[in-house]
Amino acid sequence: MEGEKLGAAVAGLWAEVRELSLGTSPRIDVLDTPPSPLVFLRDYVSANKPCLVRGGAAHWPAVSRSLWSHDSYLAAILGKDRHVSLHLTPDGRADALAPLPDGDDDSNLCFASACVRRAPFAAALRLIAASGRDPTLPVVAYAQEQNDCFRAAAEYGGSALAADVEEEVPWATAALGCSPEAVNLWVGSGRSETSFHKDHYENLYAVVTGEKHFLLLPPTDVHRLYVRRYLAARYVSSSAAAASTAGVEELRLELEEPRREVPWCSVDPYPRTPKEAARARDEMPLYFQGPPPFQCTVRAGDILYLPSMWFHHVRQTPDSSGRTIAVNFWYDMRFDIKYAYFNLLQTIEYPPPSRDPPSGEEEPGDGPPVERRRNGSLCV
Ligand SMILES: O=C(O)CCC(=O)C(=O)O
Repeated sequence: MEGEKLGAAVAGLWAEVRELSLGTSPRIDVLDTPPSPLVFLRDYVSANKPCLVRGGAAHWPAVSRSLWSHDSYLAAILGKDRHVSLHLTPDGRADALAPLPDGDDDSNLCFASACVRRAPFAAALRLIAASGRDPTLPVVAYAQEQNDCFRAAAEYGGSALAADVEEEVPWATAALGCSPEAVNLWVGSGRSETSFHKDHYENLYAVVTGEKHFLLLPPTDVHRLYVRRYLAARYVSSSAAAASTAGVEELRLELEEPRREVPWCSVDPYPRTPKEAARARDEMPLYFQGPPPFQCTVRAGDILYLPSMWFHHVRQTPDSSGRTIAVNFWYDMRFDIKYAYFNLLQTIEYPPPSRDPPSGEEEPGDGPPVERRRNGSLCV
């Protein structure tokens, strides 16, 4: 199909999905009480449509008694010997695009992963809050290991923290017919940000303290995120002395060796400078000029249903302790006909590659978008 016809067909798909199912406003359905398993399955999971359940986790002791807003409580319950994984970045953006190390042009980007350190839990809590409050600190700390960390013995598992929340989301477990495959804890600050990506899980995301701000796009909008291949890089500590403990250390970005490429969404919905904003609008018109993403703020005690394969971008507002804490439940998704259609859709190259690639270089082209797996590794 030639470019113009293809463009009209793809934009028609975005519109039709909204008119038939998702709605044309940027709001998602808000439910004031938890849905029955039947309603959840029929109206949301089968329709691959998000919803927010206000107060869905309000009865958890962690929420109703504000237990997790207190450092002394958290530190006491986890014990002083507990070490956890902490993800360190200079700017709060892990698994996100960053200028190539030693590049002379900010527009040449790579895919940057965090420097991961083990730290005593009490120190991790302090560093997360401090790095959120003080923008002059050279690191932002985010506890966000996605390896079933809430239940894993090497992270938070086996502690009395489990008694403060439910083991699973009962109406979701009944609807989906299985227990969660992974339960993760997220402890971040106002400077932590998660870039656009998608996951192969049905996600029930509960906020315990603070607020999370989600931007959501359905899988049918895949072309609007300009998935491109980027060289993989990782933040490492500049100081050998700080290498064994999590502390306030300078980080530098290093390309991974051997080199490898990661397909990742190019869109940053909140460009930092007017120059970046102008460039983004110019280079990614399908995102910036298309239908607005669905927006949703998840407050303490709320549960967001984030359907499998939906692209999401997340920012956060901390509570008075300087932190946002969330627990999410990843349930296995069904690899059904919707998944097969999506795979077909993302093989369609749109917008078509420009006719005049820079001399000697190949056009990067779309790759299948990356999602994160249970062990936190990236897979295509
Ligand atoms: O809370 C965050 O920062 C990101 C959450 C997320 O990406 C997920 O639950 O899949």
